[in-house]
Amino acid sequence: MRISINRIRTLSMLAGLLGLGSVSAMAGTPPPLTEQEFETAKKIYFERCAGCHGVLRKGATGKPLTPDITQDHGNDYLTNFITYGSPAGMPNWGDTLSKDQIELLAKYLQHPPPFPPEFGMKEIKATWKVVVPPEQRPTKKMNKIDLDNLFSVTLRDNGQVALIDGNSKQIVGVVDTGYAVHISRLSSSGRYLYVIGRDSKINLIDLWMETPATVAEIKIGMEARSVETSKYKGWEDKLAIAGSYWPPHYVIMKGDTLEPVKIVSTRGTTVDTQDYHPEPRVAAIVASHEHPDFIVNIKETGKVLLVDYSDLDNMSVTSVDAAPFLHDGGWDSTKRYFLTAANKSNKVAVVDSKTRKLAKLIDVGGIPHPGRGANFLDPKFGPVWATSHLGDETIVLIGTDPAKHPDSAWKVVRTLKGQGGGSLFIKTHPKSSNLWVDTPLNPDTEVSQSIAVFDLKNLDKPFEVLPIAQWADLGEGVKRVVQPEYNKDGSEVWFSVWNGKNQQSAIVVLDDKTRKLKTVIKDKRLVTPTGKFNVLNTVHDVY
Ligand code: DHE
Repeated sequence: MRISINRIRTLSMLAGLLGLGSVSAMAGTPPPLTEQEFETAKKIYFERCAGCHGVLRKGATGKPLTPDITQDHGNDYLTNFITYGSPAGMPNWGDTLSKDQIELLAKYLQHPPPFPPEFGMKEIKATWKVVVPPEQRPTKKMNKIDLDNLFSVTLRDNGQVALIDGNSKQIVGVVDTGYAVHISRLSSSGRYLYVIGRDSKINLIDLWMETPATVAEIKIGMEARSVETSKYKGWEDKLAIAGSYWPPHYVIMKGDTLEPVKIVSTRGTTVDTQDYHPEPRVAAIVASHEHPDFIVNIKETGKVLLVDYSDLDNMSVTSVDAAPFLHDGGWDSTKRYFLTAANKSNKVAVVDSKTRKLAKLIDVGGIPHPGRGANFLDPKFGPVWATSHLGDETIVLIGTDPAKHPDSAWKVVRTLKGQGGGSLFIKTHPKSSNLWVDTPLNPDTEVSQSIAVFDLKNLDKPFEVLPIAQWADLGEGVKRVVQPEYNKDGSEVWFSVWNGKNQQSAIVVLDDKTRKLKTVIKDKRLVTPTGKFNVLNTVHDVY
């Protein structure tokens, strides 16, 4: 059935009146759009903008875009802002979208946001498929791939992952996955690879098969970003969890079939004003090593949930008040403390997974965005975890050892200056003395196409800049250099050179010790590579 725009708008007004928040203030008259234009713009918004600004446009990593605000800005302002972006982290969409698409989007943003439908157990179950049941799967590894050194590489705009052998640098398989595929995670044993798309589709890939392939799939909502698996002793490979942006909920599944077992809504009140929020999206999820817990970031409410999965019928959830808007994060080197960015509060929250309590909320720079962060030994302050920022050029080092370095623990002990804002990921390896900091969203192409590397043995030394995109030698395109990832023994570091869908992209591999180019992986199947997940490092949370 086709729902008319008027009906969508009536529904969304109704939702607003019911306190569901689709219309945050009385809107005036938006610029006219045909039904077709509205649908086209809605699709562009969903694909490109909803991740940062929210389905209901209430704002999170990006600013709120409700009609009371957007109508004041008007067409010209919105068109310019979308086209050129801002150094504070808004990408310059003029590089990706056409002029017509941007103008359409600017008009659409002045209309009340449509309220998407729910997606419950009935809809989820209807998407669930076991392609190869567990009893028909291999009982031992059937291929000769060095699985520890396999990389699952996101091919974002193709909705696929490439499986690349870290030794030969050959693509050993390309698997179709969800739309605008986002991250890969591994089961505790390293056998199963879980890939989630922005459309909430999860592919469960069995790496033991002769040719690794999807053995089960499911869609747990309409928009999602995170997936994780149980890692506590006795629970290895047993359960999986995925969190969705819409509807705002998390779903616990059986690890080997993805059969959905439990859905939990995340709607509720925020930690600061304690107002009801209709769209608290699920951001990063990590699996605890201290208890049978999934640790789940709820973005808009600013709460970190420790979901005990040992008894799903009598499930206990510890809710830790942190700060909005929670996004990504990772473990300290002991894997007891989870450090996570509350990116619009400019804070990092530290959750003690053992006591299930907040250890500290720490003020950092503008919009921290660590990925999973980087752990290393500061020559003066001992073990630290570091994050870079979307909103400024700093990299902050936070002391993580309350037992032996109590004076430094949970404090910013050092602030380094990198190339600029627009950083998304930072990486090192226990065997490395390099700290790699990307800046793919910096508006200056020289900065977005290169990488900064710091010497961990001498943090006062200026960083070196390596022109990764230039080394890839790809010709035309935006060529953003994104997400450093190590191979299994920490001797190589891999970077994606992320170009447009119809342009050539590549993966650049450096020798970590010498910082010299080792090889460039080019292949016509490598369309828009972004995240890369080395099996061994992902299983053991090495970063
Ligand atoms: Fe991501 C991780 C959300 C845009 C590449 N991204 C994450 C996580 C979240 C998230 C919640 C943590 C997952 C976890 O650990 O369980 N990402 C979002 C967004 O909401 C956002 C800002 C906008 C959107 O519309 O999706 C967004 N992300 C991007 C990109 O544009 C990136 C750069 C390219 C791409 O592939 O889409 C991108 N995000 C990544 C990567 C990770 C990630 C590579 C995992 C990093 C890691 O090392 O674990």
